[in-house]
Amino acid sequence: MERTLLIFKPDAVQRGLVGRILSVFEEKGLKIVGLKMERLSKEKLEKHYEHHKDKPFFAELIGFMSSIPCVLAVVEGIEAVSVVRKLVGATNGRKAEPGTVRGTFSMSNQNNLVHASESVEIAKKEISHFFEASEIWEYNIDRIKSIYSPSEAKG
Ligand code: 3AN
Repeated sequence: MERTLLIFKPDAVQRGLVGRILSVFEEKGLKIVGLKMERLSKEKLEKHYEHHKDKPFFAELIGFMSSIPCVLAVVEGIEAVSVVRKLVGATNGRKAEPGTVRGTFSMSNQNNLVHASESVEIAKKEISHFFEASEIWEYNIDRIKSIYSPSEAKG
């Protein structure tokens, strides 16, 4: 099982799309193991987006992401990182595939509704950057038997 980080960005909160987008991942069969709302500090965001610090859009991105509280989630499932990235779609909402979250709801390169971790390694780092260990929940879901085959569910 993998875990990945989702950040429902200020545009998702402003547009009232958090529930609808979260349900995409929930209905796919991903298990929510962490969920909270937080106004992210500029410092925390600058670290999160460190790899973009020299990009022309960096300052605007940090301003946007810190403008109002975001909703943050950790979801779990087999190959969760790549499954979630595919569901989210390409960065630019105008170019994202129809049917993906961004392809369906976003018209922007920056205001693209949701952040999703890029790789398993990055997901681990991002989860510990935004969540305390005590905010991640271990519990069983009965529907796991319907979501996966018996051998997958064991594994
Ligand atoms: P993704 O979220 O698809 O992994 P990244 O990591 O390349 O995309 O970019 C992080 C965030 O920076 C994006 N989600 C988006 O909000 C913003 N961003 C990326 N490229 C641009 C751009 N060309 N102009 C404005 N904002 C951008």
